[in-house]
Amino acid sequence: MNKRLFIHAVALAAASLAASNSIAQNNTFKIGLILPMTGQQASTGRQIEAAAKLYMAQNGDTVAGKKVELIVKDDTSIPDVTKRLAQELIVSDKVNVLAGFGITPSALATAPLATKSKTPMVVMAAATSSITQASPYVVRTSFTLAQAAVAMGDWAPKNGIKKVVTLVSDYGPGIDAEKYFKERFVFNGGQVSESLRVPLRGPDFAPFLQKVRDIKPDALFVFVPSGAGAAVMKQFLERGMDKAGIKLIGTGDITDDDQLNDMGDGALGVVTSHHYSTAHPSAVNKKFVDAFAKANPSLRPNFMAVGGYDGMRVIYEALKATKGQGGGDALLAAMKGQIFESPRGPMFIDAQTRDVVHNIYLRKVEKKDGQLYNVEFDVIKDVKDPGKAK
Ligand code: VNL
Repeated sequence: MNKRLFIHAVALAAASLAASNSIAQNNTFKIGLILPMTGQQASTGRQIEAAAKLYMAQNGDTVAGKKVELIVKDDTSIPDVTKRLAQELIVSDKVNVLAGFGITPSALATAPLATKSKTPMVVMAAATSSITQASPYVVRTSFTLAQAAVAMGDWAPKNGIKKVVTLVSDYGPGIDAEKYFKERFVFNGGQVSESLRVPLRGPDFAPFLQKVRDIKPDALFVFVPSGAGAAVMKQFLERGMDKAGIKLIGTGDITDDDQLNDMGDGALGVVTSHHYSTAHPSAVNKKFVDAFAKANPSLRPNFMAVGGYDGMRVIYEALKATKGQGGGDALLAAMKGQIFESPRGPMFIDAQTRDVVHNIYLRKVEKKDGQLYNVEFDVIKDVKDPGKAK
């Protein structure tokens, strides 16, 4: 081949490669799912990945003529890593949607990139109120700590709990939980004697619990992120706090369905407020739990799984509504206002705030068929995030 012909051939090959790439590009719809698959928050990643895959298995991977591709990335729950992965997914993979976000700092680190690239960012786990305000491209399908904590601030004083110590992980969701619980509890006549904060990474609960024992409140209100509840429960029981007459209360993160069965009978009777229980008595949830358990025999779906499952639904429905032709802004618009029945119960995405509106349930740990469950006994309907700037 002479040189000219060779250059010509190379140019042709490059052009046809580019064309086939762009066809592949046009026929695929890419979801960049960034999750903590290893490290301290790995259970959250495992739950959301399993739920997202279940949603796709149930609903197919071709939507509005597009082949849906899920690209899972492990951010190890380090925000700098989340941000770098998001950047790569946007620039190199040209994802249509970003999703996941196990912890608040990861979501906050990514929000400016979503804004800049006009990429919808579906937050499936992180739950600090302010996240939806960090970018107009954020849509949330998890929950907010403010939603759950306010419900406990109403329930506790009506149920003989007058004096409380709060113990929270010292970052966004913990600070929201502490603030919104306390505000409502004090408004209702309760007294918070002490507000303790433990580090997010590698916390040692022992000295804090010792302090609580000495103060001897009616109850200890706890928020720790999903996956950390069992350690708190273990030390709470080992120190005989329950026998000393101190009740354990909190948002449902503490009696996480992922770990609850391993917490033992000491967890029986613990009351929490949350948006999802594996035991939620509805046909939609039963179907979800059964299918999830079948696909993942060693896992029980928790609230993280539901945030992931519903997040996939919001993405699929936006893709359908835009007939596979929508860019970031059109997809975002189609996500706003979606209303549907989730395994958690009825929910919708508030079109103004892009945040989830759903029921918050009061639940008590009970044993059924030899397993521990959060059994719902009361409900506050259609709860909006109380944590939005007024
Ligand atoms: C967050 C909130 C994370 C609640 C959680 O588990 C949780 C967060 C990982 O916003 O960081 O249960």
